[in-house]
Amino acid sequence: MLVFITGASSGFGAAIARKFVKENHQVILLARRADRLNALKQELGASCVQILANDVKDTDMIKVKLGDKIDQIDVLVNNAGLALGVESAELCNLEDWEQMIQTNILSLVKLTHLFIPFMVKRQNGHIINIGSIAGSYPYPGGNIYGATKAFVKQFSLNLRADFYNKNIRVTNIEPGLAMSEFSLVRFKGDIKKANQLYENANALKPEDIAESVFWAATLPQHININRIELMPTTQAPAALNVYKEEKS
Ligand code: NDP
Ligand code: 8X3
Repeated sequence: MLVFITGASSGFGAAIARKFVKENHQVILLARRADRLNALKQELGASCVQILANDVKDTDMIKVKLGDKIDQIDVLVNNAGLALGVESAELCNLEDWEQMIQTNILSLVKLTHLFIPFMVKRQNGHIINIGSIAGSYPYPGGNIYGATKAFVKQFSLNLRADFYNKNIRVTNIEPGLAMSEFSLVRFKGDIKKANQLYENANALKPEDIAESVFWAATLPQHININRIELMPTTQAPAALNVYKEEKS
């Protein structure tokens, strides 16, 4: 299979690339950091057929750079994404909200829209989106990030509704707490806060997510996995909070 993976310069994306190559598949990798992609390409060898050092928002450039390969991609892994901040909504800055919407929703939609006609023509393809438990369970500070992942979940399910008779599979993978650069980005470079979050939590590893993606992608063609929700054993859906005012 030829697998196109966005957000492949770290975390889940890099682990997904390693997993597919280990199992003798070919990958095309996209992210903004060229140095990271080059290092990964060196590691993966010829099975990494192309790297695209691009912003995922630039769908036009991605289309140009992929050229004829657009027509040959069997699996699209929409993994590039981010959260910015954990503040309550009234304290959030609008640029952060826009960046999450642009990256997690709009770019994912535009890239998917680019690949759909080719997959439909071939009556073959698998779109694997990386959602999050934040798309199902609200938590304080999850405001826009969680809402972007709720979009990704419903978009995935609605695509399936359109593709059930076209042999195109769609899967939404919804991980919980997982160790990656995600929290460093979310806390805007505050490594202490990021480390604190993972400390003693026995969080999921990027390789765990890669296993789920690979499993869904390599099942027999007649099986579509709609959603996979996975959490570390140390995490569970939170209880509903009740705020009680202190009496003076
Ligand atoms: P990382 O921060 O380690 O990886 C994010 C990847 O996305 C990087 O490769 C980054 O590459 C890429 N990326 C971000 N913005 C852009 C952009 N504008 N253009 C191109 N690439 C971009 O985090 P994870 O591996 O954890 O995150 C991967 C996905 O998993 C995200 O969608 C995230 O929301 C989701 N997720 C993460 C969880 C977690 O706890 N870690 C849990 C559930 C879901 P570069 O900066 O080089 O462009
Ligand atoms: C990342 C998982 O719980 O931090 O999507 O939102 S969580």
